[in-house]
Amino acid sequence: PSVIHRADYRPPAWRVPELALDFDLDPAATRVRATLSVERGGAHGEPLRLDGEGLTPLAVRVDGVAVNDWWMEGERLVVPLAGDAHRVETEVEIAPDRNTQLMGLYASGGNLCTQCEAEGFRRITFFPDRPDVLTVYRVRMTADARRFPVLLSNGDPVGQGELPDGRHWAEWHDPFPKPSYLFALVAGDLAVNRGTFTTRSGRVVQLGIWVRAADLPKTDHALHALKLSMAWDERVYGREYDLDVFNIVAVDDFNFGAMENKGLNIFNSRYILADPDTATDYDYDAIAAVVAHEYFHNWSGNRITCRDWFQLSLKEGFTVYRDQGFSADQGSPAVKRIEDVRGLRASQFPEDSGPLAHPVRPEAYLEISNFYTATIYNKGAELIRMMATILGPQSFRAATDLYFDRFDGTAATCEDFVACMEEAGGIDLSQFRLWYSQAGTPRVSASLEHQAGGGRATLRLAQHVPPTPGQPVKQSMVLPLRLRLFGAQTGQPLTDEQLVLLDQPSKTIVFETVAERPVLSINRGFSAPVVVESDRSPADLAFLSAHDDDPFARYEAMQQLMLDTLVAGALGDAADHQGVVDAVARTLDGPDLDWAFLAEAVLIPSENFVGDQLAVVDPQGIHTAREALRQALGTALADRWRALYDQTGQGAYTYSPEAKGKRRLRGVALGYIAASGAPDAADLAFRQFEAADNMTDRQSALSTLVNLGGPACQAALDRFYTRYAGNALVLDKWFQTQALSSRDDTGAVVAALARHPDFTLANPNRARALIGAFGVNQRAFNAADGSGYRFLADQLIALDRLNPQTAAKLLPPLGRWRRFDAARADLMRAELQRIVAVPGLSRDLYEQASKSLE
Ligand code: B3K
Ligand code: ZN
Repeated sequence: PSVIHRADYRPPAWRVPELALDFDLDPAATRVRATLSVERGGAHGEPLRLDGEGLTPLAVRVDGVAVNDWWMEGERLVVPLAGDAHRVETEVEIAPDRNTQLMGLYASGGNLCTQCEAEGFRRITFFPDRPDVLTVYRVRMTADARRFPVLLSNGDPVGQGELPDGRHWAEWHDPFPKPSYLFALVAGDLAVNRGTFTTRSGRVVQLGIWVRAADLPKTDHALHALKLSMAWDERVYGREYDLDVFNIVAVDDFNFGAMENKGLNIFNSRYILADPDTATDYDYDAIAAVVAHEYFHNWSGNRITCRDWFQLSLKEGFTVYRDQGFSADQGSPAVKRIEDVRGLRASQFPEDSGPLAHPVRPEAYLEISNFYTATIYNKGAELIRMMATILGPQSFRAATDLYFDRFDGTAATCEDFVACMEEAGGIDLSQFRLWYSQAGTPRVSASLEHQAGGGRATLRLAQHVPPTPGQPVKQSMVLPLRLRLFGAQTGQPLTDEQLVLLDQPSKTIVFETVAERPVLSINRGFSAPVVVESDRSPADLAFLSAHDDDPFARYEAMQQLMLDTLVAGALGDAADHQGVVDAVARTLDGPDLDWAFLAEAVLIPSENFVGDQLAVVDPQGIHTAREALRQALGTALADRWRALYDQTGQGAYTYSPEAKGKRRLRGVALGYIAASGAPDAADLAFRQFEAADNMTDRQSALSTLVNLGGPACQAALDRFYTRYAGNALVLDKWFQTQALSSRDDTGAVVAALARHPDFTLANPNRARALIGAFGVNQRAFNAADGSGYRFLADQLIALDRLNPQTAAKLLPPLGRWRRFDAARADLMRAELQRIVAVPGLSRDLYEQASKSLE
């Protein structure tokens, strides 16, 4: 397979200002006729090269005349053209119902739909399938009227009609030039939840959420979130919607979350469908966030798109930053920030320190689908956040206005975005650009010294960026660190908050007249995506967890205190739990009672995160240490957990930040009651499971029971399964909860579930629920006998034959072998080698597995 390099970028040889597509839709055999108006891009003698994948040209016409001087270069169709502007027509036939990759035109639940990003359009028709070819689309679809009564595409509907033989047609026109990856069509038997939104300049937009009829009652939350998003983008970024219709379609078989096709977003149904009985509060939040994310792409992605796929973070990092801001504004900004940082640490930090580490703007790839990563998305969002922090809110808004204004209608680069930040902010971001080119999570060491007599405090900061594949030596980055000092005796702030830009290997900051011993609060709000190593004592961390005025910093201090305790325990040192117990007690007894914040603050770090701190991950040692701390907290604070559990019990279900916070804390309290070994824990959980009038409470009870095991666990699993038989999204939870279990027999349970009649690799949600969840269950997956590794490899090899993209996404746990002891490392490498050796392996899985071996 050949490597694509960023440095090789060349503008397209031919432009395609207009495209007419004519689909004769049928699941087994769909005819696609494409008419491209092409224009030579500058003076050159190149023929027209059109990407294709699995396509055979049935006819090629130039300016209305059939030609046969075309040829194939691999999968590409090459057509020699004499003049500078021509009309080129091609015809192909495709089979949506045999498309198990779910890229291009495919069938899901009896309907037809498309997924084109990044390179799926070439599986539909021959076309220059690259994001810098911007085209106005006209789409005509013909289909059986009974099977496919609804025919949707991008833009605005321009006509429809009946045909003989029970067929009908519809035509859509999208006036905005767009890249091929934003093309979409849907043909199906769908019901719609309609709404309207009036933009600030008075345009009335028809909104529609399209689902199968039975799911219609579960679409109100998504529709509401869409309206909130449209208003938010006007208010916060000055961005208005630009078409007369905006449609969203939910499908069950989808490779990721959702897709921002112009005017016709297509969603994984798990990010649309919600009612209290089937969706958790977490699901509700995720739905609003993804609806917002895809909607925001209309400007950051569609109106301004990417010049090439190396610029992917231009649209993804910025759009994640925007959706994070939206979600923060819907509830608690502090809790949202805590969640986002936890996610970054769980997915991006390990990526950045492992074999698949890559910069936010990569230099090379084999398969672009492998670069839809936490680094491109979430670290990319942190880069935007740092620039926003450095510029301040007003300059940042001026900079985004400039960016939207200057690059509207174009395919832009990350460099274009940064240049707008510089221009509007009046600053120099030369060194900051290293964030785009250097991989790896910077580490910052911070030590604070106080000369009691003179009242002077000296803060020494130093940075180090670890080596990553292909980048052995790193330059110093620009790290914006928000920091503040607090007095250890009085608990009062000793300084204002300041923003320190650490842009040298090290830096010393002197604070004069510091009367009492200061305690350092640093990287407040997680202002830079770095690891901070400080010499703060457990007492100082406990102090900050109680007194810091930045809620994120309070959370962070508690996490660090817990983490230090867990690491000590995992290393076999006599673990002193008392410091954590006291700090948690103080937090629970504290005056500021935001339920959701409390729930976050008292939750101990995951086994994976503890593992990330160790030179060699000891899965069993970590598990034992973590269970011991959970038990200590559960036992020592038993009365408080009981009291909280009762206090957070509620009457009938309501959906509000307050009610959600209570449910979250109740789940945490139940977990600690179970961890304490209380004899009635299983009864309590089972009662909650039975009495619950919402999925959040039912799910938290089920998780607790699954970890406890025993007859109540089995009863709950059976009842859950029976109650939700036929509801695929809820059955995913049934599989996932068991795959995440902390019990000793989880490996065997998961292997058995893979043979369950409801398990299938053909549905990505189901595959992720079992295989994906198992891969992040650190102890079960890393069973010393290698059974977890073998199981994952077997599943990935099978999945690769159906759906390479989804298989490749699930591989990374096997690539963590450097983090483990020699015996486990050998077992993991053996599985990676077995994968790489599979004949006919996809480019997707090959790239991930071979890089993981290096
Ligand atoms: N842009 C899509 C992701 C496409 C992934 C293709 N492998 C969804 C999103 O980020 O909004
Ligand atoms: Zn996106």
